[in-house]
Amino acid sequence: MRIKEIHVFQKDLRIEGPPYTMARTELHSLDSTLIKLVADNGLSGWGETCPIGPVYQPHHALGARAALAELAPSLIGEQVSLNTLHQVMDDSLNAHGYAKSAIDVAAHDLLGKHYGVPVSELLGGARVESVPSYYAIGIGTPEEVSRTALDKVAEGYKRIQLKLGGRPIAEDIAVVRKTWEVIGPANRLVVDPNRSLTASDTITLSHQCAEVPMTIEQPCNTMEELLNLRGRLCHPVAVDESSEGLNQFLRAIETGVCQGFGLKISRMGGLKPFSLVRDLCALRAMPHSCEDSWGGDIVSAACVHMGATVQPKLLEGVWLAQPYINEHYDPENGITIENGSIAVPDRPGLGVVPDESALGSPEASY
Ligand code: 0XW
Ligand code: MG
Repeated sequence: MRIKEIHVFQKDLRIEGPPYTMARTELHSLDSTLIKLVADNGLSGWGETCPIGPVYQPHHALGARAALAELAPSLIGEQVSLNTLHQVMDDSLNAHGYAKSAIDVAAHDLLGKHYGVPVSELLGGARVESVPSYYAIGIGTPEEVSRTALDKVAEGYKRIQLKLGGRPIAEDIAVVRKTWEVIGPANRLVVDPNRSLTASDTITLSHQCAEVPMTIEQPCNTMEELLNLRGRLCHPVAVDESSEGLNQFLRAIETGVCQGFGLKISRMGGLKPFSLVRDLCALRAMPHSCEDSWGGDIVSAACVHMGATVQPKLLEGVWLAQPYINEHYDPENGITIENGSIAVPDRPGLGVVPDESALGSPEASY
């Protein structure tokens, strides 16, 4: 089976309700890129990449489509083999894993359809029929955030992430304490300042919330700042944004800078490299999430298929953008969260097929 055509679509994902807020960013809509690989046997596979705005990481929507314009011509005519496609991509363009990820996911979708198996089967096999999600609550007052946390726990989420940062640390501490007072001890809490805190403020946050059993995710901007926190906190640390690719992930493992990860499929370059990261986390008993920056049903399906193959005791949840955008590319089999969990599709490939009529014409075709 060889790649015959590649079509690139642009899709705005409007955020329903209030903006999605993090320390450095307030989002009202996200710019997603979907790709369709058409094989010479008539089958099609879908991929997607959707940076969460231009500042969360060194990724942005226009960059993804520019990278795909660089990659696509070299992929036409190639075998749909994951080793071949990743080699051709790496020989055509350095880095840009977040764009390569869309091709990788589409190839998994194609291969699953070709062999009649769900993508989770290609990734080693699903261990479960459903995976737990978690809910991320944006920057807010102690009353607002704790009320939302209570609502989400009532919906069935067992793990809540609080966005912090971009304000005096005392305000963050008040939010953490109030939220834990409301949802603890039966639930789990992660605080995520998205790189915005100083090491000093992180130490203050941890010591003044010592009684709260939480994980602190990516408090500071760089790996060097995180290394400066070793032995100084009362809480485990998870690395998210700093695991920019496999080498930074390995550096985090080898330096002992963290006790877990927030891991995104596109940041690792796709499902194939993410499988390696999953297995290395298992080797070192490192809990991790299985998610992506943002995206619709295609990104969601990729995250759920991968999440189903993670050892359940190590899976910190599959986060989806779905609750914040409330639309589906696939009107019949869109990926949804029910009672805090997500059913793993058992249909061939990703198990979702976008309604192309809702996507408009491709931005580019190769
Ligand atoms: C909560 N997320 C998974 C969603 C946004 O992409 C940010 C990310 C995080 O943990 O930073
Ligand atoms: Mg994070």
